[in-house]
Amino acid sequence: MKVLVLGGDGFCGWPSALHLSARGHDVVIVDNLSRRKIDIELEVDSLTPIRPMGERLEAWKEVSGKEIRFKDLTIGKDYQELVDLILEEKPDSIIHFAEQRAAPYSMKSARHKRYTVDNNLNATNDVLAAIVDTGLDIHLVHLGTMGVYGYGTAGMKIPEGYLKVKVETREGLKDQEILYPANPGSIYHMTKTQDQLFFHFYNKNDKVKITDLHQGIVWGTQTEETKKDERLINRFDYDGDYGTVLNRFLMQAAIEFPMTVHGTGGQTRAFIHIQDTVRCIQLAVENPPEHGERTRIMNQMTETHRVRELAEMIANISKTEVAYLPNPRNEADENELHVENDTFLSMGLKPITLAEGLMEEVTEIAKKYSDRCDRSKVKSVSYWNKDREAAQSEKG
Ligand code: NAD
Ligand code: USQ
Repeated sequence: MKVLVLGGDGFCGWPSALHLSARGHDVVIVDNLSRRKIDIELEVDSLTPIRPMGERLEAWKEVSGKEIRFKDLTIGKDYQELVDLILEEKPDSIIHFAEQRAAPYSMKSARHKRYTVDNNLNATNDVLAAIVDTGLDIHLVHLGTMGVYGYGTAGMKIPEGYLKVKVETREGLKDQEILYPANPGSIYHMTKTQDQLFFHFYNKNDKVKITDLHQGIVWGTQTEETKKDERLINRFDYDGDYGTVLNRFLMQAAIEFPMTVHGTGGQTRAFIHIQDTVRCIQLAVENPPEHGERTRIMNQMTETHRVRELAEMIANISKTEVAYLPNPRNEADENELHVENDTFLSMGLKPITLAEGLMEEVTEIAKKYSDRCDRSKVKSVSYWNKDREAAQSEKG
């Protein structure tokens, strides 16, 4: 298949592009390198030494004999260039990773809120409008988030996108299926809930084939392909804005920095290893919905954990302390989370679990590159509101 990977220079996009290329798909990466520019803005860098795009692609050609092409475009702005690219390449699928994905970054200031909304909503609408504009039968695979559901469900298992409800009618109670009610916890997560409405509309109105993957927090760094050569290494974010919780704790353990648990650490979240992410992307691309099928939503996660349990687990192996900090975010201190993820399992996904000792591999990476870590960038410095910022400064 021919596949356009929008956001293919990022943490999930790069290993996905390599994985698809390794399996014989013809891949074109589209990215405006905005994530690398945000690193400059935040004065941080990936813990792993990621190489410039040209060098990454050259290395992949050397290692695999396969060619991946690259186009520098801003999705959501360079509309005509996107249409021209789609008409030229005629892809079977477009995978859409090209959004600003950090919740703390999206909450830093009014400017960051506005950028996240502008970037993410225009990107999603432009891709959909361009697919319709070109008249081609293209399957859009989007990376969404578990965060669209909110995280507390009173013991119920979160379904894959749609909720069965009973409604009162004149003829009595009737069954209906609705999009699961959106309950975002940050401006970033809110853009993902809005994306869902774009999908619903374009699918209903234009019959665009769409798979929306509601992904949990990704951990790990390397995949089968990125391990093949150091020049292919994946990025590893550890800073307070972009670093996600498990990778942050593993890196903190590697540099003996007390693990930064927010609040009581009773937050339960869904997780998936990066190797499973790329496998799920492959399964989604290779199994498009039927023409006329409603937007297919799958929960892309493999296990759930409480934040404090993760910290305690790592403390036991590493002897690093756990620091319970005032929570900069406005979120429930404690929640239960049960999730349906049957679709990917039925397609053959064999999940990698934390228990398999893979954490060691990540710790090794974190140790190997620990001299690249800037300790001043580890703390979370983005607050959900002024009260939370004031509480933090009172604590010193
Ligand atoms: P990332 O920031 O590492 O990668 C996103 C890539 O998209 C970057 O290379 C960036 O330069 C590019 N990009 C952003 N806006 C663009 C635009 N308008 N035009 C062109 N390129 C643009 O993020 P990631 O961790 O790889 O996440 C990818 C997707 O997966 C996101 O949509 C995110 O919401 C979703 N997701 C990520 C996680 C996670 O834990 N990392 C979990 C669930 C869902
Ligand atoms: N947390 C800590 N300490 C830290 C960092 C985070 O306790 O040092 C806590 C947070 O307060 C939160 C939880 O850990 O309760 C998860 O935070 P996170 O930064 O790992 O994840 P999140 O902000 O939810 O975002 C990440 C990705 C995002 C994706 C989302 C999937 O950045 O792109 O959409 O995970 S999900 O969480 O399932 O919505």
